[in-house]
Amino acid sequence: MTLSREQLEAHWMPYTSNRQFKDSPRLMASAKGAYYTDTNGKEIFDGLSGLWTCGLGHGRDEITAAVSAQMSKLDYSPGFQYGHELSFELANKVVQLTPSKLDHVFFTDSGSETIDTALKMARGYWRSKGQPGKSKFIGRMKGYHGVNYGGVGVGGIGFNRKLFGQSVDADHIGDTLLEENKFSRGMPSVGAHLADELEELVFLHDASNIAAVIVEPLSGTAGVLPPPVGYLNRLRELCDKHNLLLIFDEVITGFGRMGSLTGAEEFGVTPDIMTLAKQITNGAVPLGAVVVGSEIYDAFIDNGGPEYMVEFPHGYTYSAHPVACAAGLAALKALVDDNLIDNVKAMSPIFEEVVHSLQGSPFVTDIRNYGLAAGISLEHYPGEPLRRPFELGLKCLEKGFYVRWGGDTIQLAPPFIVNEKQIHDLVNAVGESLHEFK
Ligand code: PXG
Ligand code: PLP
Repeated sequence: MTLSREQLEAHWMPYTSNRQFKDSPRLMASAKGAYYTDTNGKEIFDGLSGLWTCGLGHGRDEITAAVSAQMSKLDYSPGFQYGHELSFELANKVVQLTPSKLDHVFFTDSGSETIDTALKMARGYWRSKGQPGKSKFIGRMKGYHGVNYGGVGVGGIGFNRKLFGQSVDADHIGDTLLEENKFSRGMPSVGAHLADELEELVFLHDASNIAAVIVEPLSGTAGVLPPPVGYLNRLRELCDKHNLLLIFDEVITGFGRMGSLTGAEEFGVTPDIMTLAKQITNGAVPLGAVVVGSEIYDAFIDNGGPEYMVEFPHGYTYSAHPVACAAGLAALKALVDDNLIDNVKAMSPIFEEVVHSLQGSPFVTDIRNYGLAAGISLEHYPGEPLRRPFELGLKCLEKGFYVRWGGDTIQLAPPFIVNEKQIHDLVNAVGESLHEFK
């Protein structure tokens, strides 16, 4: 099937330069393992695991089988006031794989819904404790927390906010990029002190007005910003000191990419609320999850009123969709059974070494990495910060490599099944493309 330009107009594509795309479409036709095949029959290496979703590789037979069987058995079940067994099984699995003290799981259908759910939980928690004034959120500059109104409000990427006006009441601490940390490998050694900006905002707004602090343990969308050594510990200390909830948005860092089950585990800091999505089903079916401790869950349950009353007036038509739960159970089983996190750990030092070999290539101004994630910052065209990454992405595609461009960076996040040769080939494609710029 060849789509006419007119047919392409009907779909208003998400986070896409629609005019450019529709002039020269990039259409995937199939995928297996670490490769896509496009509609021209060209094989393309998946250098971002879909959109940070498909760490196990594409076309996993066990996920396909679980999803197909579930479709035939129970395609939909009302999520409000009725249930099905798989959601409880999956919730227990998620509890088992996330840090202890995070014991209750609320299902959503995406990262964005997960964030908005977590923010509502945080405010509701404080109201149930008789402290309704605690409603402001503290996010971080360059943070990405999805595109729903709450997530945009706490997010710190101006481009995502400026068209839409004010949403939730939020302030932001600074990002963790420091000049002296350029080309750091893994966690930058300097920067724990940046967490102290939280104390300044507490001084400004007062803790009695603040519900929660939300950060990605490692900022993904902003171009892979690993936390400086000691930074997350310091945020945790300050949240404890000032009685603020700490939310880790682990939509990208959850389930393997950092070389551990979660960023919390990898960086040794446990939040009060964790948000998960993407890798939970290996991207095969939309699903997100908010994980909280008993303190928060019980606050709602204990204040629920008569037993027939709903304790948390929140939920989506597709929350805990049976097909999504089937995909989640199969994906998490494969992640564990195939020891894929061990492969992330084994490949990470090689990935680090090879990615950092791009230092000194034309237009490369910084490189950051952790686990199987790397961000490469590029020198701007005068007044056009977004153009070079876009052009670089297209050059890589010509060579058969899909990489993500966003802001003034290129992001790489190969699947957990990646091997050494594929890492070299991916980074070589980026290097060669950089040299093609005049
Ligand atoms: N929080 C974080 C930390 C994310 O990375 C979301 C929330 C929102 O999830 P949904 O499922 O609503 O998209 C995300 C999503 C990229 C890229 O290239 C990143 C995301 C999505 C698409 C592309 O960095 N992150
Ligand atoms: N809008 C209308 C009119 C609805 O009836 C519903 C759900 O019943 C929604 C929005 C929310 O949809 P979802 O539950 O899929 O988020």
